[in-house]
Amino acid sequence: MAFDFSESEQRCTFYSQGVTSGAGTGRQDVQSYVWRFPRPDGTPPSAANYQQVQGEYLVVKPANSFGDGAMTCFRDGSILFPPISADITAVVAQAMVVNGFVSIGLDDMLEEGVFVRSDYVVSDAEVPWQDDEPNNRRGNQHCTDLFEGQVRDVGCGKARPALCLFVGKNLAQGKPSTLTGHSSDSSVPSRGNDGDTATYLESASHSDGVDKFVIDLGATYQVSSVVFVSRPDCCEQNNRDTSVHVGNHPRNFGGKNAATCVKLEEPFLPRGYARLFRCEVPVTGRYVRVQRPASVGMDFAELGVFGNRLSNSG
Ligand SMILES: [Ca+2]
Ligand SMILES: [Ca+2]
Repeated sequence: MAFDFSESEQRCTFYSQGVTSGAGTGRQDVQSYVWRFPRPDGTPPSAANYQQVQGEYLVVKPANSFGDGAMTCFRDGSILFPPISADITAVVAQAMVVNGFVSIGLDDMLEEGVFVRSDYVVSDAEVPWQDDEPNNRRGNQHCTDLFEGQVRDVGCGKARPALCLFVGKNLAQGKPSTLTGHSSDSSVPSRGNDGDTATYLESASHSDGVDKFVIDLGATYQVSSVVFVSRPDCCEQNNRDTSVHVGNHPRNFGGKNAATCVKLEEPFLPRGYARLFRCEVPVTGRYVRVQRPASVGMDFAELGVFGNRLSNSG
C-alpha cells in the first residue's frame, strides 16, 4: 500500500502494510507514495436522512448546545461542519440552512480570537463572517453559527441545531481495547471507545511512565483520521502531549511495526467537544494506540477511528 523511493540509496522499498519510513521523517532524499482512498468506509445512518451536497453527506440535527451538537454529530460518524471555504460554506448554507441558524465546526474556546475548525485547521480569511463579526460580544462568544449564509461568533451554551458532516463509520466503536501504564484499577478501557460520549476513559494516576490505550480494530485498515471527544465535566487540560500510532502488533509499536498518525503536543480539545485530526499520511495497521505521559493521564470520552478496510492484507 505504500512505497518509498530513495535516490541516494538507489533503493525502492515496498511496505505491504502501508507503513512508510520516509513520510513524515523529514528526509529529503526519500520520496514516499501512499494510496489515498477518496473517503473513509461507511455511509450515514439511513434513518438520519443525510443529504448529499457536493459529494458530502450533511444533516441538521436538534441539539441543546454547541458541545451537545458536536456529540450528536459524533454518534452518527460525523463532525460539526467545518467551514472549509467561503464558496463551499455558501453552497452548504443554501442547501441545508433554509431558516434560522445552525452550529458549525469553528470555535475559539482554547484561545480567544484564534478560530479553529472541527478538523483542527486554524481558520483563515476563508470564513464568510457577517459584518462586525467575530466580535466576542460580552467577552463570552467562543462558538459559531451559520445564519443567512454567514458566520457569527456566538455563546456556546444556547440551544441550537447542529449541522453535521458525515466522516465515516467509526471503526473503533465497541472493539476490544486495553489501557496500560496506569495505576488506577477503576479505569475501564472500553469506556474510551464504547460509542457513549457520557462514559470516560480515566487514568489520572499522575505517576511516572506512559499511559497507553490500544484499540484492536479486528482487521487491517488504512487509518486516515481520528476523532477525540472530550469530557463535558472536567480535565480538558489533559488533552495534550498525545500521540496516535497505528501498527500491526498489539504491544510493540516500535520500528517498522507502526507509524505515527498524529502528534498533538499543545492542548487540542476544549471541554465537552469532538474534533477530528487527520493523520499526517494515511497509516495502515490493525491496532491503534493513544500514548500520553502518565503524569498527564488519559481523560477523554471517546476515540473514534476512520479509514478503509484493506481486503487482501493480513
Ligand atoms: Ca471568542
Ligand atoms: Ca465513552
